[in-house]
Amino acid sequence: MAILDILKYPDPFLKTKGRPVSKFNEDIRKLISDMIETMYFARGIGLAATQIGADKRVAVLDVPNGENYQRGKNLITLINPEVVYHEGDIKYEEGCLSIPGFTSEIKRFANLTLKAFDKDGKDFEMKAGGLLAIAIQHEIDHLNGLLFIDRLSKLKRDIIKRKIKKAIEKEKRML
Ligand code: GNR
Ligand code: NI
Repeated sequence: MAILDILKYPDPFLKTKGRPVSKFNEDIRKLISDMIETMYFARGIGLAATQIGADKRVAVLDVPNGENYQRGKNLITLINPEVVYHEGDIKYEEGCLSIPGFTSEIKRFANLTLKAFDKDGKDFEMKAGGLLAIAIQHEIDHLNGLLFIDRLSKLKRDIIKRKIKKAIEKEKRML
């Protein structure tokens, strides 16, 4: 197991579209376990392979549902995920481990049906709503090279990009 570095915006690798996984081997299992460890270390509810510099369509999530959060209880690994059905809209204030310190309200589908493969290469289907549905769409966006700021209007995106740039410059001056 290893904790990996999470790439931060504006790292150009975050624009990379992940390639579908075709071999479910030891390398993929190692990638998944490192991603899970990194997600927990960073206190995220999800992590996409793109964020740790791997161009593979792999995401891990552990989204709390309700009160009693137990690490690992809702842990899921999604390989080559595809949304096969969606309905409704939901707005939520999203954050991202690759854009620390910033959030924006983003509109997503409220409910999803998803097809994916698990770490053993077995295909499965699942339904998701609420924060899980939001986080899944956020991770699939990463696998397609998109960040939540790419879903904002140009005006809002330009404003937040400028704020992020300022924050990065300030951080550099502090060193
Ligand atoms: O930890 C995370 N929280 C979060 C909150 C609202 C919407 C999406 C997310 S995902 C984020 C972790 C992350 O950046 N995954 O890519
Ligand atoms: Ni993210």
